[in-house]
Amino acid sequence: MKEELLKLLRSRDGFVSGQTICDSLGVSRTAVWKWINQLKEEGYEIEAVTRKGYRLQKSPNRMTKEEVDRNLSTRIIGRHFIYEEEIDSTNEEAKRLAAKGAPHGTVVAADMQTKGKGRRGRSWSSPKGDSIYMSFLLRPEMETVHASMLTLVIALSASEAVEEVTGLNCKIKWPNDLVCHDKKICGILTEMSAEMECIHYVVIGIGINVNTKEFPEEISAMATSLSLESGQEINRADLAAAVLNHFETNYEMFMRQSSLLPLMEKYNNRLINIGRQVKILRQGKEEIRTSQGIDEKGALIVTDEEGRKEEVISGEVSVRGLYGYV
Ligand code: BTX
Repeated sequence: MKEELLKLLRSRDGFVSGQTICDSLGVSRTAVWKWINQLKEEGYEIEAVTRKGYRLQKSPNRMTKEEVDRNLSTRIIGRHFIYEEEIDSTNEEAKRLAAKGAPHGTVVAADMQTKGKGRRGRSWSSPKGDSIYMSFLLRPEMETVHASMLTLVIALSASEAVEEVTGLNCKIKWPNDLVCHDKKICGILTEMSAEMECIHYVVIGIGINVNTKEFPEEISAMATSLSLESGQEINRADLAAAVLNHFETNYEMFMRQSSLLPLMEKYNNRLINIGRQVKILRQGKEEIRTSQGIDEKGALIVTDEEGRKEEVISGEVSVRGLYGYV
């Protein structure tokens, strides 16, 4: 009902009379008044004038379903959208929902996380009110070995979305960090529940620093936010919807062939590592190589001083002279 009321208010530039709302939604004046108050509590600025009705003046910068829906053009991804004010971790919540049978394409978003997770047991700083914390629940029909490529599909999609919404040049640090002006603005964590060859589900969590003004000291040298880099306040729901829209398009292209081939060029064009020296950490050893871009399986192709090629499949890769967070 709240969603319909918002739609109605948005459909007019001026006032919508109380009577029109009652007639359109089939509810009483008291119910309308109650819903309007609830919207105000959620941060919507609504002007109420006797004999004229209600006028929506400003929407809050939040990632609720109603706000994200405004710009969502997907068929499946994010059509089942859950928003929480506070959660331990959107990845954990997506896994709990998966266990209860939530459908493919479910998206869980939160305004803050109390136990935001990074990779390999690290944590993700997730303060309230200014960023995007969001997890996708996917039930792809593919071999388990291909699932890690989904992380790259999300990285590409988020990079395209950031560029579309903010105009910032947003690069990818293989396999899945996003970087703006050489600092980290986004991290991605992929988790999977599988058995032998069969995937039960994949949960991909993405954290984007959107309007963060300050970071904890230990990450302040390497982290940045979109608003710090662009000098403007970014609408989180617009950005979240853009991530979902780009992801659905890229996901469908990827799934048709279970290969990154159709996305490889786009991905490599955004890859910050390309042509640069990278430090590869493997089994406690450091090796310096030059990065050439990804192949259709998502591996990073690197060359040594003699030009010999090799594939890096996993493990951590840091870009020399960029930042030292690995
Ligand atoms: P990662 O292991 O690559 O990055 C974690 C490291 O990044 C930390 O150890 C810290 O140094 C740094 N860091 C922590 N918080 C931030 C931040 N806000 N901005 C920049 N750098 C930071 C990356 O792991 C995966 C992160 C995924 C986060 C999403 S949020 C939604 C979902 N739910 C959840 O619990 N995790 C994912």
